[in-house]
Amino acid sequence: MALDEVVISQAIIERYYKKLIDNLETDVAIVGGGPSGLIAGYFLAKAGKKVALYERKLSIGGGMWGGGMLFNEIVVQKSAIHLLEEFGIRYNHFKEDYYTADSIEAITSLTAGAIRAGLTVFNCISVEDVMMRPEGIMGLVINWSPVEMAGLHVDPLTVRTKFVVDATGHATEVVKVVVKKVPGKLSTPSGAIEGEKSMWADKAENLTLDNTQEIFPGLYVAGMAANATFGGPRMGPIFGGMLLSGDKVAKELIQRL
Ligand code: 48F
Repeated sequence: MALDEVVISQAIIERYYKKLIDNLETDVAIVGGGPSGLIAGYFLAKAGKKVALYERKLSIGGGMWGGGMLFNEIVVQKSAIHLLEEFGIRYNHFKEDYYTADSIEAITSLTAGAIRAGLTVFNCISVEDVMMRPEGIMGLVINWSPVEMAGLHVDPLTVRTKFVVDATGHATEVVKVVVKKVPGKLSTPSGAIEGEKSMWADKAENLTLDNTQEIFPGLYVAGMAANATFGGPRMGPIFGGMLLSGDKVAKELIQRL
């Protein structure tokens, strides 16, 4: 049978449309497809929660692809090795507490694992705002990234969710929107974004976990966004904190849902 281009188009449109419609209301919406967002999505989906992840770029993976300075290896400390094992990611012992993994294997395995567990990923979509009510955040305002990049005046669409996770890394984009629209209301010491501090890997890795929490009703921060919001330092290409942060936010949300 000859292949029909229109059937190919029909298949893609119908399947994508179903994905979009099915995710207009979710338990959790994750913003950012880096390691923390993917791990959070994996564990939430595995627990049977309805969870969608929005990623601005065409490719999922955030800052993990490039390892350190494009040397595509990541370092993971012992306390997070069980999370690599959960996804079948191979690793090598380097010395003492330090292990390494191929960054490409890590990010592709996290992505495949999360999607197979039930996470729905929407790539090339940017979150530009939140849906807000007096009781807190109720959803996300989304648009195509190419629309955002071209600066086109195109109104967005909105999805409803019980909880949002800002896993946008250094940029803390969802938190920034909240601060702009409702100043002074974050649960940080100043009520605003404290701002990321300079490199201090040891301190940063522990703080990432402490800082993974609800920052505003309905909004959690995870991964590097948690440290940037609470004024923690950056840590560079060591990823245990990112993985553990995603696991922590998923556990907390599973309890609350
Ligand atoms: O930066 P990123 O990988 O976040 P993470 O999970 O991990 C941080 C590490 O990669 C590294 C580090 C620790 O070793 O410091 O940087 O905290 O991924 C964040 C993702 O969010 C996307 C962005 O494209 C990236 O892939 N993103 C940012 N803003 C938006 C967004 C937005 N408004 N809408 C959708 N996606």
